[in-house]
Amino acid sequence: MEKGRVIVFGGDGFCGWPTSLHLSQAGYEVVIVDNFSRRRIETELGAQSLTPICTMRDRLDAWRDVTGREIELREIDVAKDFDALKDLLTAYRPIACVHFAEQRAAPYSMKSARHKIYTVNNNLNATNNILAAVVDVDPTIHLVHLGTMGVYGYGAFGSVIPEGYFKVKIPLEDGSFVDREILYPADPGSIYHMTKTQDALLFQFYAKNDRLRVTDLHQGIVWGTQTPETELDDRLMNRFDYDGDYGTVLNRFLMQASVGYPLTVHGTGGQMRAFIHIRDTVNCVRGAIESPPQPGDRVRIINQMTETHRVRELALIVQSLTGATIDYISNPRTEMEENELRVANANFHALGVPPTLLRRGLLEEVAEVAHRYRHRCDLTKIPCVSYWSAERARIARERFDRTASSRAAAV
Ligand code: NAD
Ligand code: USQ
Repeated sequence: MEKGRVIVFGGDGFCGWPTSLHLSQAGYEVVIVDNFSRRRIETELGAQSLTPICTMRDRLDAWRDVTGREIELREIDVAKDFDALKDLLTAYRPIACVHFAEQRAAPYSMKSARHKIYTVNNNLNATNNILAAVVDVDPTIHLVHLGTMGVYGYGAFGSVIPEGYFKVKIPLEDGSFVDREILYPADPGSIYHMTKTQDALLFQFYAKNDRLRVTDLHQGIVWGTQTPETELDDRLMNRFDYDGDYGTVLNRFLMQASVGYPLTVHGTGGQMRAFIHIRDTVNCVRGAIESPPQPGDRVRIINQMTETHRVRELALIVQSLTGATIDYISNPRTEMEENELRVANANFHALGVPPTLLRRGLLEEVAEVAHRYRHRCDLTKIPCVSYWSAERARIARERFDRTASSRAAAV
């Protein structure tokens, strides 16, 4: 039985593609919207997905062959073409929209002034255009957005990070206090993360002014690659980013191990981050669609993460699994070298998604995918060469020069 129509913005991406398949399999009528900017960025960077991914047409044909289900496709730049976006919502009248359509790599957003400007323009206009179109067409459409744990910073206050809202006592002039819940103070670590903190303000405004129903999923770092649906046929394979801009830490370590490249731990590796497996991402998005907030509710915020890990601990786990060597390299980013991270995720658990925790079998599954396609890896694309500042670049260069001269002296 069809459950209703859902539009997935950014449905060609790493999270959007498996989510679209999962929703289609669950009985939703899915429409994918994408402008294929991620595929163009692959060309710009000269770094392809480690896994071979089909064209969207072939992906959709494969899905029909395997399941008999249709997913529709519309190519629209949602950051630039408001009219097409509004016409689409008018024509399809979805019950929900899922918004993945943003430039999501922190290193890419910090590469140059041009990349900063692109990321801000793309992400903020995409979000505002979708919200404004929903207001014009049908304010009851539920918007589910993929945000990030990085809006909070990573535990700078030492307290547990709540799901979006923070209890404060505001002092009044007469010495009394008023209790309020406000958005947790934003503390972004890159231009990309900064756009997500701005998205949160847009959601807050539209929920208040237009009574829009918005769920913001503050997601941790996604690891893994395949889901039960993408595994049905090789043509449905999900992307696997491994390059210095788009590859995320745990998938990168597993891929590096498979090609014999020393694991690239930034700094001391004391950075603690939140993680979630791609299988839980797709379940969580479906759970969010199926339990929408009501008109007039504040933005519902869910910390979409299952566990936290320190970067160097992940490197040690991958080392014990594969025998890889570890390289502690100069950190290209401006970030806390050591932090503690404790995160509340009761709203996530309330969705009823059984958490997929890091375990040997699943790590091996990713390592196997990496091993199978290791011949597609371009080793020159592994290093992170996007520096957060000129100072970071200088330190990395000096360290590289020192290492090179000590190697030369040893020879
Ligand atoms: P991705 O780059 O693989 O996918 C994003 C998709 O959106 C791409 O297919 C791209 O072509 C499309 N897109 C971008 N701008 C668009 C525009 N203006 N119009 C139409 N389509 C556009 O990224 P992903 O890893 O799938 O991430 C999806 C979302 O989830 C992002 O918003 C990201 O911030 C969030 N997220 C991702 C992770 C992660 O680890 N991958 C973690 C937390 C949050
Ligand atoms: N890191 C390494 N070595 C590497 C790559 C990364 O030590 O080879 C370190 C980074 O310095 C950082 C941590 O690992 O401290 C995480 O980096 P990452 O690239 O895995 O993740 P990040 O840049 O935070 O971004 C990813 C997604 C982004 C999402 C975010 C969720 O690309 O879309 O929003 O994870 S979160 O981290 O919770 O903010």
